Amino acid sequence: MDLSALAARNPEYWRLAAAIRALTLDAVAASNSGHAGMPIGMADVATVLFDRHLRFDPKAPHWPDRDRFILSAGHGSMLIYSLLHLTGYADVTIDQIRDFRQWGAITAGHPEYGHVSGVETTTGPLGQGIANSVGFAIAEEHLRARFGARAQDHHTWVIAGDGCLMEGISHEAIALAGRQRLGRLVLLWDNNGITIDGKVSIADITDQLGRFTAAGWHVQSIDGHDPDAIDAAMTAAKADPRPSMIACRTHIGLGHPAQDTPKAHGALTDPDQIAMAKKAWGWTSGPFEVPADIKARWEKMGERGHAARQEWEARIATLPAARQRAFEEAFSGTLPTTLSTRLRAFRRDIVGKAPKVATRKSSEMALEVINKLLPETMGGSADLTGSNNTLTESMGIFSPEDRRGRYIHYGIREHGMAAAMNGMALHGGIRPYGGTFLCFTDYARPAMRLSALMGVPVIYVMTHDSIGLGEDGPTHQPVEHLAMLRATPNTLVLRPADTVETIEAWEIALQQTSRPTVLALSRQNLPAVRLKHSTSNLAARGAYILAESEGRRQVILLATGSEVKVAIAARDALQAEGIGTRVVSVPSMELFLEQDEAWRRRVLPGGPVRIGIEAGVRVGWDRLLMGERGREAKSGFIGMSTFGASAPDTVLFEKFGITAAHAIERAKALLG
Ligand SMILES: Cc1ncc(C[n+]2csc(CCOP(=O)(O)OP(=O)(O)O)c2C)c(N)n1
Ligand SMILES: [Mg+2]
Repeated sequence: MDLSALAARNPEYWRLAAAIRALTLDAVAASNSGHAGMPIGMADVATVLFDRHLRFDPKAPHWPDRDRFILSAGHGSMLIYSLLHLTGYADVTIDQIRDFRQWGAITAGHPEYGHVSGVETTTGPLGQGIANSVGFAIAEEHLRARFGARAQDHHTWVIAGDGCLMEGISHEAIALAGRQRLGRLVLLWDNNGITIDGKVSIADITDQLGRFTAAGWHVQSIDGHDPDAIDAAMTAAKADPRPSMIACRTHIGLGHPAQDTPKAHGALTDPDQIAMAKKAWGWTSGPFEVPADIKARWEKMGERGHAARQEWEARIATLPAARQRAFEEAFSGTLPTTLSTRLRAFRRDIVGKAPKVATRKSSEMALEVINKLLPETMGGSADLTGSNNTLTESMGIFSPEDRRGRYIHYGIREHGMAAAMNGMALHGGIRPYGGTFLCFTDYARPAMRLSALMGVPVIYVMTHDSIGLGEDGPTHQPVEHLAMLRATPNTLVLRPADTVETIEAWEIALQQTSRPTVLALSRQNLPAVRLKHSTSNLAARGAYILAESEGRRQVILLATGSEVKVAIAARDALQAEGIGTRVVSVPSMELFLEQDEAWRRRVLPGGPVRIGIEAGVRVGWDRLLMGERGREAKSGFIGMSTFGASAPDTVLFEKFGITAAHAIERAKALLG
């Protein structure tokens, strides 16, 4: 294949890009897996981006004012690994490139946050990176407004493929970015017209430029192998006040015999064809070898960023000392020392008042305290603000006119909201929380899973957490969601029973540094169950004795959230009949299972019969009910095994048998 005309456009860049292409082919061949076509096709765009536009410093990968570079098309991971290796990120050695996709290597199949220093977010599930980038850009805008351009003044660049643009989440993200006029966001579309099954046109004839324009974006279309055109488009993108999309017409697998075919998407491992491709690029070095002059030229790009970082350090040092301190605190993620004290005082105050309110309302009460003390929180809701109770006084609404606003109207975009929150948390300087109905976890779930996989402390405020929401019916009533969330590794689920537990739950959520938290909150009012003040946060133990048995302990009732009151009513009746009954409140199974054995045994001693009560499915309960060895106690469960129904909540609890009477009956049956 004769690519000399392309090479002649900018011979230096051509050689720089060839280094990406060659490393990609070598790594994919060595691992006998991976995706070669995309990095090969986008190498020219990436070269111009890194040499002329991206602010980055390989010596300080976490510098707060770096540009963020996100590879939404995560299957093209060798693109980012090549770039990081070539520019001199210390962790991405040539051995790591050789070990691409192998056990123990940081160069995982898809780029994973926390493995490689220059990887800003985990991508691979297509479309996530685009929506993360919207969160990164929101965070930058807000922090620039809060701390000034001396502290925050950077761009977010995202590379997305045809697949990213086809995924539904892209629509949510693009619309949100357009509405919010995120002018520092630039999306580079790898417009190669190919996906796995064939040409894009077999499944999609969308006018993408028209789609982005309609959402309020600035759009351009260029030859993605023309360095001058790429550079000019990036310059224009930065100058435009709208978010920018650059459609980069590229050839997947450029120069390889599989060019422009779906075969180029995947692992190109045939040695003869690899040799042909390298010849077409004019690449004569051996596998994993990069000529010293080319490596040096790539490293020079990093030096430009190094200088930019030093300028930034000098600039930020001119800020007033208090603002510098606040900036550092925001990025460190530490909580003000006053927060725990204030929340404890608030709990003490509430215990005396014993309010009968929904836990979603309790959550709002907690947030009124938290948002005043913690300027890093940015809240929001997917169009359910009045239901999720997520907006507190004087937060201000984030908008192009008010970047200091701390509340985001995400619109009816649960998935986009969750992914944007991931981006905000990953950016640093922000503690995002956002709300929707617990049932619509389903709509946010792919991004929630990534919060957990990446270990970012996003807080999900999920209200209307059971059949207790009543008349809206089974479409809105979560049944299996708690089980699914608890089954997700590294996800903390908290279902508080009253206002005191809700305040505790919020404190726990804010203390998390490496996992997301889901707060499951009721729509319906709940009586206070914690009637005595405790200086320590009891919910932090996951489960604790709420009411002790009198006389010989024969029954332990375990319940969460709105069902704790059912357990208390059952206990009162059983005690009246002389059956000693303990009530254990279980705000969080994960936290309980993390406690030492002494605590777990104290709360759940072997012997008494155990009955779990939760308006959800039983899945996940057995470890608590039957004990860790599976036969510690006779047990039963009262909950849901079907979808709910549309009726008033009191009727539903009765009809589905989630009642004290049912619990008493089961306890007696088990006691025999
Ligand atoms: C949500 C999701 N669905 C499916 C996949 C599997 N997958 C990986 S790449 C790809 C095709 C992507 O096409 P495109 O973005 O055009 O990439 P190209 O072939 O141009 O490299 C698919 C379906 C995925 N990674 N994520
Ligand atoms: Mg494609």
